[in-house]
Amino acid sequence: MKTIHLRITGMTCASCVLHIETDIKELDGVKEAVVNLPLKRGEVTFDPDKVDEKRILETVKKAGYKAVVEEAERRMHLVQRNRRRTTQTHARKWRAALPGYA
Ligand code: 9UX
Repeated sequence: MKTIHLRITGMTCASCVLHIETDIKELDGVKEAVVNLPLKRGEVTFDPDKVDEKRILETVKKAGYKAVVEEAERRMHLVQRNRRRTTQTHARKWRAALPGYA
């Protein structure tokens, strides 16, 4: 069994949660699916021999919502933070190189 965490967007009411949970649980190999509306998160436990992350994400998308596996999103944030840091460093260097400018 494997558990993945999803970030889901587009849910606006409690029935959305139910839609997603029900659709995911209909997949063969899914043991449990729990979706939390205010946290915009979901947790899915499944048998990796029978079903995979891709199928689960497709199912959420087909139901009309957007979903990403949490790890992937976290990685993206790290990339963005890195980029921001690089920009700040550049700005600092420019300011140091141009006395009187800032
Ligand atoms: Mo609620 Mo969700 O009325 O797709 S079921 S908005």
